[in-house]
Amino acid sequence: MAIERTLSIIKPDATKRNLTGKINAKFEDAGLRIVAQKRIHLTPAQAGVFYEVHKERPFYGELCEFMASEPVVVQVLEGEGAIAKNREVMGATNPADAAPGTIRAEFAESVGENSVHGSDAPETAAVEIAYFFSGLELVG
Ligand code: DAT
Ligand code: MG
Repeated sequence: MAIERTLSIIKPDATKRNLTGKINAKFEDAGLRIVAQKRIHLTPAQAGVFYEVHKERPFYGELCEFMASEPVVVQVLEGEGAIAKNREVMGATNPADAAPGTIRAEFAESVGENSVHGSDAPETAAVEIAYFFSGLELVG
């Protein structure tokens, strides 16, 4: 398995509850390196572009408002098979289905307010990383 990079977002429900450090510890304990990280406050329109793939889904408006409701921490995680590894560490989208010990099992409040985002494939990881970071900000 090759070294990959994936885009992670610590979402508003988690930043609001001061969980950034606890969530970052889960990534680091799993062997993922945080090679870029910044705290930003998205507008609903910026969140809308990021989640454009979901624009036909009934929860799209709510999702964009939620992502703009508080600051988020956007980050790039690097490691062996980082995309799939991060999805494992995150747990299932709905915290009710998330495996014990995963971020969503421990911290998520609901399917909508589920603490973290992680890219789902190499193509989406590349697009999502480029949306938030310039090459100069990625420090491996
Ligand atoms: P994931 O974040 O696990 O990749 P996804 O890409 O299917 O999940 O959906 C993106 C986000 O949209 C998800 O993290 C939270 C929100 N979402 C998904 N399904 C939802 C639902 N049934 N109701 C409300 N929000 C939902
Ligand atoms: Mg997704």
